[in-house]
Amino acid sequence: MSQLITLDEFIISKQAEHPESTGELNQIFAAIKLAAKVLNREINKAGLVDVIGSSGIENVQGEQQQKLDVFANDKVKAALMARGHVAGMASEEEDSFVAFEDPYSQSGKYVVLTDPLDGSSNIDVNVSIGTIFSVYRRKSPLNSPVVLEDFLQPGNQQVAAGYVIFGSSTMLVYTTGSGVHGFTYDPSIGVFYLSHENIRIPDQGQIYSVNEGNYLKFPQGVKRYLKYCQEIVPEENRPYTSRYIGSLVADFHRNLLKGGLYMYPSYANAPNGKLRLLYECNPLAWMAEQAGGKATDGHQRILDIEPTELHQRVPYYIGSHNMVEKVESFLQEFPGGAE
Ligand code: AHM
Ligand code: MG
Repeated sequence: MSQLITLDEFIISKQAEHPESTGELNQIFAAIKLAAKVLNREINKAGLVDVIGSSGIENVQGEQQQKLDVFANDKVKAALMARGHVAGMASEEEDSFVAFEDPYSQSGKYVVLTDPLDGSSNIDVNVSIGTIFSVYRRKSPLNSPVVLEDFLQPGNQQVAAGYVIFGSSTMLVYTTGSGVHGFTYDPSIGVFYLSHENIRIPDQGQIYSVNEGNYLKFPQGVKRYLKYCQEIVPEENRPYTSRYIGSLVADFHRNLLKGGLYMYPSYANAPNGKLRLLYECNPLAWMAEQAGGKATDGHQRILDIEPTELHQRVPYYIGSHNMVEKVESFLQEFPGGAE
């Protein structure tokens, strides 16, 4: 086997290609890596200690927070605060953004947006979950508290994005705009090793991922597209295969490696779907594009959407390039909403 490369070594080697880089992003990765290790430890013993189940608290979006949601949020926040370079954070689990108060953090150039534990309904049943992160340069002046404007930036302004997936193994996958790279965690020594360099998503896949229980509430274009996926056309490898874990990170990760399309469309009563633009959609959209795929709200590029609020939701179609284009063509041809 060829020599193993650690995440740190890989980042340093990439940095050497960009001598102008100050290494601050490396510190942010160090913080995320630390949070990932702590979460990995807790998630792995979830059945043994009192971390599963609801915390009894609702988040600002009216969803029940799981104990591990709250734990993950605290760990990510603490790790980011401790390293400096990050002046504030916004999280799916916080009502508003958090401005770090100490002068060292306030001198930081960056803000981080995160879904600290995505797929939380899967925690109690031992199914893959993940942590999603997204890094931006702040807009406000250095050495002052961050402001809302620092967080309401379109996804095309991201400087780093990625996720940690806690699955059959734990992986950290990220982009800084030079491809998408994946690292697998070796828990026996606490190190992430490069396992998936420069991931490319196939232009065409055979997997579609959607909560089909919502079928009757979907827009006409999505209904027609789903019937298209199910048609028997062997020369086009249809019918496609349906795979839906219900953890965005896990569904995205599988489709990234194998090719496929993940959808969370608008539906009756939820014109913007369920997923959050800033914490979930933007980071994965940039990763999809960096891997050769595509991400849209059915009509426009996710990364070009100007956010107007922190917890904004957006319909989401992400994955293999040709599959996203196909579903968009159905949405255009059959523009009606749910009946
Ligand atoms: P969460 O961030 O509260 O866990 O919600 C997001 C999750 C995604 O991971 C997943 O794809 C989707 O919600 C599943 O929703 P549904 O149960 O409606 O299919
Ligand atoms: Mg989520």
